[in-house]
Amino acid sequence: MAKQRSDKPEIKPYKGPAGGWGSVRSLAEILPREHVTPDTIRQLARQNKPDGFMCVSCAWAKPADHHPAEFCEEGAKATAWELTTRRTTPAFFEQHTLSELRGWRDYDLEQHGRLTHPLRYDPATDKYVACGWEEAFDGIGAALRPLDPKSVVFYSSGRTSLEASYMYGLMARMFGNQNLPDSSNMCHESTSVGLKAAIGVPVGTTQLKDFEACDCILFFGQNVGSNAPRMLHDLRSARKRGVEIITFNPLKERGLERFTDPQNPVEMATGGETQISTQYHQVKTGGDIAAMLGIAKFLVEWDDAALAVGDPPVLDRDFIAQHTKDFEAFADHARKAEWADIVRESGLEQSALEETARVYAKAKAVLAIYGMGLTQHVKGVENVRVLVNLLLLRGNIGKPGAGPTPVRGHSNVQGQRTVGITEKTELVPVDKLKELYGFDPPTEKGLDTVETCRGVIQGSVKAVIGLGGNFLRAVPETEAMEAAWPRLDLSVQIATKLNRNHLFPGKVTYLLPCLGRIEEDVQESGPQAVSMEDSTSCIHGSRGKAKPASPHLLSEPRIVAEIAKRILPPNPRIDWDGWVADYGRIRDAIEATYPAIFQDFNQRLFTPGGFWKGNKAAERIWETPSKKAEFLVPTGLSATGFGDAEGRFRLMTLRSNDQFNTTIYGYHDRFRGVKGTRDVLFIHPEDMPGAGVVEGQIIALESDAGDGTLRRREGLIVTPYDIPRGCLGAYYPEANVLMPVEHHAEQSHVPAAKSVPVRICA
Ligand SMILES: Nc1nc2c(c(=O)[nH]1)N[C@H]1C(S)=C(S)[C@@H](COP(=O)(O)OP(=O)(O)OC[C@H]3O[C@@H](n4cnc5c(=O)[nH]c(N)nc54)[C@H](O)[C@@H]3O)O[C@H]1N2
Ligand SMILES: Nc1nc2c(c(=O)[nH]1)N[C@H]1C(S)=C(S)[C@@H](COP(=O)(O)OP(=O)(O)OC[C@H]3O[C@@H](n4cnc5c(=O)[nH]c(N)nc54)[C@H](O)[C@@H]3O)O[C@H]1N2
Ligand SMILES: [Mo]
Repeated sequence: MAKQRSDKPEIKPYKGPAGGWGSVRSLAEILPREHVTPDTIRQLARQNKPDGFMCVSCAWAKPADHHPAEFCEEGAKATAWELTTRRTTPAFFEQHTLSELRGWRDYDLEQHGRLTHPLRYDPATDKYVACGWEEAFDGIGAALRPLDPKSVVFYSSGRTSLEASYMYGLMARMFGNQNLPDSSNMCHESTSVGLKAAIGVPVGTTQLKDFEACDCILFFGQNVGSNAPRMLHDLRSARKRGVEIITFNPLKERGLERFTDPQNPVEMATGGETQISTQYHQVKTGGDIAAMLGIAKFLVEWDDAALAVGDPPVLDRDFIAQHTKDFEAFADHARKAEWADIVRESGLEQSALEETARVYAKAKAVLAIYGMGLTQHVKGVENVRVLVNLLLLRGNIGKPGAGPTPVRGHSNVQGQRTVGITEKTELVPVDKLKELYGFDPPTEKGLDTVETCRGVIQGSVKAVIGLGGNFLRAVPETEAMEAAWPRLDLSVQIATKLNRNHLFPGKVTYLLPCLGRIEEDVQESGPQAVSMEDSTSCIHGSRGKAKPASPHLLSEPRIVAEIAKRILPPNPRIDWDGWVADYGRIRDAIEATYPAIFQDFNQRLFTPGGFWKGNKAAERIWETPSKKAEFLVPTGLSATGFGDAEGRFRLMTLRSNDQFNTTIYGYHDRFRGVKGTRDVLFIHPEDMPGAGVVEGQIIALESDAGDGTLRRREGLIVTPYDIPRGCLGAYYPEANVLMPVEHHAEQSHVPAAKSVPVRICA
């Protein structure tokens, strides 16, 4: 039987700040729920500190001079989730078929606890059965060897360490492909493509110290209170210094409004709180290009006027002349843009954009922070490019306190790209790999996430290995993907907890349980450390010390090595076993492959605050074809990629404050006032009559992609909400069933999860 909801849905506005007692109370609920031991509480104190472990939740930077407790509510949830005393053992699988488990909620699957044994799927009984590790590795090898390497995909999710990622990418290339999609393909790939083209680096240019040097922050489409709460400390200090924080977000996200520091006894006792945003603009979803162009239009026209009368320029003319290309084309585009169009497409008044432009024009150093609200659109890359345009206009890249600051998702998603998890040849040191390991790395572009989905649906992908993550649940087109998955010859998932992807077996299927990052990892040479790169390009060591969830778990590097040994011919230049025996040797190999970034890697592993990998754009060296920072003229004003039509809404798929991606911690989205359910449809009250619905009504959504495929999500509760007209909100991953696989960002192929065309069906 599928488990039922225990709580009754309750939806009412939340009045508290982000942080504060709400976050303490939330922890007091979580820790007992996971049945954690006193050791978990001890582990929390080691989080994000030098020689501690790096949080398994978000990728936000970890300061060198840390607080006594360098974790947040979300980090504590993630730690408790991994260190839970609950277990999902072979006895559990004896009792439940996969058909039955497919009726369970994501929450109940993972809440059952950590996986303890390697498992093989038995089609005769429709159950997982315990198997030995040797049997699993031999079975995987036997299934993979006969396959055309081009038909095999090696997915990974951004939590995996630099060490395991490096080995995984190398294994794939030696096997003969670079089919290495990762969660980044669904996330900040629009950044990697957009920033690379504009300023020559695929990552943000800023570091934590820039928060101390800026006097203005532009904040687009990132929900800091839920998804990177530790940044609230940096924002709070910035506000205390008088920094202006200007937010563009369709929703009034609580963390962007006000914050009480749970680690500040005075604030907690007095109910003191810091206002975070000094301006808050509820832009329409997909309306950011229009909004940013409006701001640019003011700046350019003020500059024209200043020049005409001989006043000092508003734009940084010297920077533009020395460092940029195509300024005039963009400036002209801004001059010609019509206010009526800008106002309609952004959903914002001209006066609101003027207010922002006034602050921006005076600011000396501006950070532009952003997240999925910009990247997950058909025009996600253009969103990023126009934001860069705005920065370039006043020289806000490559000086203290200024620059693009994308907020990455998974704790090592940026680092995986650094060490070879990519489908793109130009990001790989092909010659170096050849020199070090004596093979010809493939140069044909590999499959990204969208291409993998197509391949699975069409049948050209025959095997998928998942190093972490929940691919099937995270990707679009849920129904067609779930229907196609069983046609795979091989499905291997390396995981810590049972998730929905594991319930869709291929012809041969293994589920392999691994150690989490917080757990002690002892190999032949003793206890091991691993490493990861944060959102600001700082690389940190991480040492797990908690007792492993089960004596049968293997580490990710060990699992990768064992698979590699089964599918690759012996190579005297790679000692997979030696690497596993001492991860320091994997780091030596990483250093040999990327000497400029990882010089003295082992010696620098535990540098407080991490060691910075460097960034050319931050030094105003532009590694673009023109050797300049490049302006882009956007192709239109809307980022949605589809037109407006009668009855068509733009659906944003959202994270609650009680989930980590597909992991559902609970049914309480505190900041949005939702309790006991995730089946919510946020809608503007004035859109309800036109859609023929009333508050509390249960409705369905259908996708309106016009491609003839019926995609439907039933059972959503109509919830009036402060959201722009024409826009809707619903939770990811349950809403993914509405997303066509072909509805993705141009160039970067990030699924356009923040503006999905849908209709409301009563
Ligand atoms: N606790 C927790 N932490 C997490 C995660 C988690 O699920 N839980 N996930 C991790 C991962 S992998 C990632 S990628 C990040 C995700 O963190 P975010 O980048 O914050 O992603 P989302 O929660 O999807 O929400 C994006 C925000 O964009 C807004 N938005 C939607 N559409 C638009 C638009 O068109 N324009 C603008 N300006 N804003 C828009 C939404 O209202 C929302 O506030 O967080 C990471 N950290
Ligand atoms: N509609 C919609 N879709 C989206 C998004 C959206 O905003 N809207 N966001 C997209 C984004 S930004 C991302 S990053 C993806 C997320 O996609 P994924 O990264 O694939 O998904 P997660 O939910 O993070 O993966 C959770 C699973 O990871 C496994 N796991 C946890 N810890 C470990 C570990 O240490 N090792 C191993 N091997 N496994 C572990 C657990 O079994 C758990 O069930 O989803 C994307 N999909
Ligand atoms: Mo992500």
